[in-house]
This record gives sequence, structure tokens and C-alpha cells, in this order.
Amino acid sequence: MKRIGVLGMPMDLGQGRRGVDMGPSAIRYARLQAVLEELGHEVHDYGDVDIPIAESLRHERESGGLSYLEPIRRACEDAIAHLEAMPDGAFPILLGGDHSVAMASVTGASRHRRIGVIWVDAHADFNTPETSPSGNIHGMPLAHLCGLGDPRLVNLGWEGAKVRPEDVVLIGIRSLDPGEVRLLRERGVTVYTMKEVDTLRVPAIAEAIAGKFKGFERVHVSLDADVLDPEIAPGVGTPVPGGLTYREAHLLMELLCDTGLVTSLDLVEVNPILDIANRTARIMVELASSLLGKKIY
Ligand code: EXY
Ligand code: MN
Ligand code: MN
Ligand code: MN
Repeated sequence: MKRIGVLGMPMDLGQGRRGVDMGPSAIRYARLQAVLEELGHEVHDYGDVDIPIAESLRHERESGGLSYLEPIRRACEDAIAHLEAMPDGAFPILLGGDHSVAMASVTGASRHRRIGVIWVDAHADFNTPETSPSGNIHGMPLAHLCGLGDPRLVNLGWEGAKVRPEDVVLIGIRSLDPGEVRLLRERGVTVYTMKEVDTLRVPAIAEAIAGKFKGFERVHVSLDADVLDPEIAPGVGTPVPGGLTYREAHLLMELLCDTGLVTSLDLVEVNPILDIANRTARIMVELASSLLGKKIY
């Protein structure tokens, strides 16, 4: 039994398509709390962090090539404070919102300790303001968590990097910008693209991750809905064909659960406006339940 703390960040400022701010509602509507309680966990929902709506922020839109940097920074600081107020030993689940919210969750999880990060995503989110083709901050959170990019985001919570690049594993990748490829290689991040998912298969990848993070006190899973194939998860703003199947995604979560290493989770990038009957939110809840111990038999 875990004490799970749920926190919502209804934020769509990190990307160009509206609707992802409704992600926390959609995930709650898909019965996240009830499903986790049925597994025997104690779940406390702390509600949502206050996030300004884009319409009220026109004057803050541009900041040195970064869209909405200041309001995103403020929202993340607020979320970090909420996460740090959760009781010791709690298992936080952060509901996005676009993927820039992970700058808060990983920061919250990494205070005073070395953390492993498993970033499950079609994208690497490893752009810096210099390499970004869009200026959208949801394409940049992981680079900033690794200490690269704009100091105002690198220094969220406290100064400096929150995770070592060699302690980051990416899975499901199939869309990278040229600057990201260069940075990922240069920094020694472990990258399992869809080619490795196809050739090595999920069990071998999960085993390698378990070995890599053995003995780590903290391992964070950041689950971006667009890692799933858009055929099964259409409710995302940046779909890329050729993603994880329903069973591949579940098996990954089941095997990560078996490692007993995972201590926190993000569920991000669900866009209910683009979804069909809340299907994507429901799959995300199912995946959370696989990661948190759902057993068939
Ligand atoms: N690499 C592109 C960019 O930086 O604009 C697309 C990023 C999409 C990020 C998504 C949510 O994971
Ligand atoms: Mn607050
Ligand atoms: Mn992402
Ligand atoms: Mn993505």
C-alpha cells in the first residue's frame, strides 16, 4: 500500500494547441482516484495548482524566444512547494498539463538525492532555447532538468541541474530535432527509440533499466500520452505515428512496477479536445494502475 498524493497542473502554456489544460479534469473523470484505491492505496487529491489562462497573459507571451517563460516558471515554483508539502514517503502523481510540468515534479522528487528519470515519450523534450524550432517550453523540460538552457528554468526550486544526464532513460522516441540528437549524444543520455522497442522488446529494456537504477532511492516515471500510438490515444497535441501498442505500454508499466523502484509519476499531455470520448485519459489511468500494482492473477 502506498500513500499517493495527486496534484493537478492544468497548464497549456508550454505548447501551441489549446486543451491540454483540461488534462487533469479528464484524468480525474476517468476515475484515477477510485482505480488506485481499489488497488489498496490511500489516495489524497490536493487539487490543482493555480495556473493563469493564456488569454490573460498576452503581454508575457514572448521572453527571449521562449513562450510564456515567466508564468510557467511561477506555476512550477508553486507546484514544487505543493509537492514538497506532501508527507514523507508519499508517492506523488502530477497531472498535466503539457510536459513542462515535469520541471516541477522532477525537481520536487530530486531534493537532496540522486534520482533516476524514465521519460516515456515520442519526443525527447531535450531542446534548449537555442536548439528549439518552436519556442514551446514543453519541448525543453528534460534539457533544463539536466542543467542545460535558460537559467530561469534550470534554477527552479534551487540552483543547478536536478538530474544527471547519465541517470536519464528515454523510451518510445520517434521524433527528435537535430539539436536534440547532438545534445543527447554529447551528454550520454540512454535513448530507446521505437527501433529499440521493436528489436530489443519491452522486457529487455525494462531489465536494463532495473539494472541501471538498482540501489537508487528515487526513480521518477514521466509518462507522456503521445508515446502511445495515436490510433489508441488520439487525445494529444503532438501525435507521431508508430508508437507503443496498448500491450507494450502496459507491459512496460507492469515490469517497472515489478522492479519496486518507482517513487513518483507524471501523467501529461492528455488533450481532451482532441480525444474521442476520453479514451486517452482512460488509458493513462489504466497505465498508472499497472505501474502501481494492478495484477491480473
Ligand atoms: N521537438 C518539438 C519542439 O521542441 O517543439 C516538439 C516537442 C513536442 C513535445 C511533446 C510533448 O512531448
Ligand atoms: Mn497554490
Ligand atoms: Mn513530452
Ligand atoms: Mn511527447
